[in-house]
Amino acid sequence: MQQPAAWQAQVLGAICFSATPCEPAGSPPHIDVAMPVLGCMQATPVASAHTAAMCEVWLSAAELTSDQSGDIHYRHDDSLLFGVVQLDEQDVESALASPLQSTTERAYRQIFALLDALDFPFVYRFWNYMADINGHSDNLERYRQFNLGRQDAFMASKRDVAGNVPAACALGAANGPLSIAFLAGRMPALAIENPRQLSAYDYPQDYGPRSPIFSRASLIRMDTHAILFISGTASIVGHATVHPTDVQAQTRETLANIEAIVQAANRESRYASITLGNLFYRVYVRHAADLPAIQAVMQTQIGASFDAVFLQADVCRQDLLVEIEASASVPTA
Ligand code: 3EB
Repeated sequence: MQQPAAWQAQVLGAICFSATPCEPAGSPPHIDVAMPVLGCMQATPVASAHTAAMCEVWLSAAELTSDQSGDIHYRHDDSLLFGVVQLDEQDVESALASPLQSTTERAYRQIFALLDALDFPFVYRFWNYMADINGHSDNLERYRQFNLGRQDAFMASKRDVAGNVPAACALGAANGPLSIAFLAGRMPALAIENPRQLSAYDYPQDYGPRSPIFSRASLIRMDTHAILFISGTASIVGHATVHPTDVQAQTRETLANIEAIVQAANRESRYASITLGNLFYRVYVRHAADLPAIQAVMQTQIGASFDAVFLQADVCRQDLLVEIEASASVPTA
């Protein structure tokens, strides 16, 4: 928000993480997520305590249109639309569903209706953040309530609930409203799955009455480059959590999953230029004290030089201690 107006005019949207979100309203569209920044790594580790906030910012070189529709704020150019919704759970009433479930369904229904109306039918990536993700009410974990509302909205909006679905993440923030950001376009993306993992939309009911709807990654081919979004990835093999009490083993397993997704993406893309070393990582750490142990494993497996931001967050299964998502942009020429 301190950047010059000319720069802000080219911002499609942003996702901002800090311990104490200040929530400046309005444009560019953005969500403020209550997650303390634990540190970041580039070729050499840089500041931790001094880094108050980290933002993912999407820029466009084209002319942008901004607007608001219902609870959604969005901006788009001719090919990409970035939108955000932040909804307080108590603002959505339903006799049939928990507040989080009904709030989730309302947010997703609005998103799909807007994208249909504006003719940006293909969602590439959803970012989902909610407070108390591992909390329970009505005998159901809140993440599972979220999954109920999300799947109901996908079905009500006539969206695929398997196969060709967006990449995503779903994490627990310290507080704040249900916050969803999304990036959509007019060209289909390619959904990529991980042969080491059961597709999340096929998870058995042990993980909740409705499966999470997301792909392991999405690959978007554009004129000059392709973007790969690797969804939040954890220490899950098949559908089961492995190494439930060992954060370093979880980190190794998570990177093995990411490696498998990267291999699948390179097979699909024909550019074959994505490596663990040229991804941008966001690492969600359940216990801040685990940060050095996680960073050590990443340096061993990726190499000394990589880009990563580390945030303190709750992960959507109680036994998961770390979750890693990543993205890459590779030339298509
Ligand atoms: C997993 O693999 C870990 O519900 O949107 C990762 C990415 C996870 C996205 C979501 C959940 C989601 O199941 C959790």
